[in-house]
Amino acid sequence: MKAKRVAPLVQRYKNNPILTRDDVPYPVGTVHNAGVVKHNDRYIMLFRSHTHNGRSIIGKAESRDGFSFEVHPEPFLTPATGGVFSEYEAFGVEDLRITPIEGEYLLTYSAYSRHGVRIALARTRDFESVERVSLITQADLRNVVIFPQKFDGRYVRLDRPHSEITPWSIWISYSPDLVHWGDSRMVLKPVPYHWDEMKVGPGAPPFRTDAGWMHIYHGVFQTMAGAVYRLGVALHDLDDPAKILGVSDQWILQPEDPWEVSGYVPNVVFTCGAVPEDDGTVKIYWGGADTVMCAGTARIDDLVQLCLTAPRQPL
Ligand code: BMA
Repeated sequence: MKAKRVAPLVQRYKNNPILTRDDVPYPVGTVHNAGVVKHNDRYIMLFRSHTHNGRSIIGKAESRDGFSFEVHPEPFLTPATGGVFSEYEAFGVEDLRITPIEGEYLLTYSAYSRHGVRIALARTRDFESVERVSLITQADLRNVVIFPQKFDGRYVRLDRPHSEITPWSIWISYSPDLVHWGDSRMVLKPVPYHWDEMKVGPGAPPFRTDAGWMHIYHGVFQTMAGAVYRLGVALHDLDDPAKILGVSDQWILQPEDPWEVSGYVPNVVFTCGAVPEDDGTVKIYWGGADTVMCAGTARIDDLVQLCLTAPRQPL
């Protein structure tokens, strides 16, 4: 008798990949690692592309159904040409996340330069004009995701500093004004000989569920053939996001489709955005092999249950 196949937690969209460089009306080598949000009745996707000099820019695409996207004729964000940002964005802008909060959208992205990588914060209300606010980290800190709500009057973010002493882990920090951040502490660490043994990092900005804040993050395992990037889930307390209620022992998504297994960087699924829907599902968006954009759907309750019923230690 043939074994019954267990339904995957994340149902891949049938027409993946949903966006490739062939859909972009200006010359790029890749389309990946996009932040996505629902704005009015449209899905807005801000995606990363390598240009033909190897440095990255951010493009914009729009969709009515969250799967079929049309790319705007011009890039959305390219390295700044004046002021302090230009010095720190000279090598490109990457991996943008979008947080809806208090009627506007906060954009956090990696800024690369000869000084290293740091995170810049910008804001928009309409995805037409963008205002750069501040460079909010020093070098060697990436993957900043801001919660879509303030806690006791403060903004809260998850991020991932680099370290030589301990595997790269997820930290939490607080800010009264989005510019000055502190009270930092570590909340989630890799587990030895586990799918996320090498490093973990924030993925999509957390979204609210009845049971807690759902955070989809990435974890990396080093194999003889290179690193494998997968996605996992952690549930943070609704009132105190520094408290993790449960983090799933198992991954929710790993590279399997041909465009995830091979491409510019093989064996990578990497998320910067997820959109919760009113019907209890969440659309998850991920870059496949740093080359194309993919999408899938999961039941939010399944992800919550995975965190609560089959957890591992956060630290
Ligand atoms: C990480 C980042 C991501 C990328 C991933 C896999 O370190 O650079 O932008 O998707 O590696 O290459």
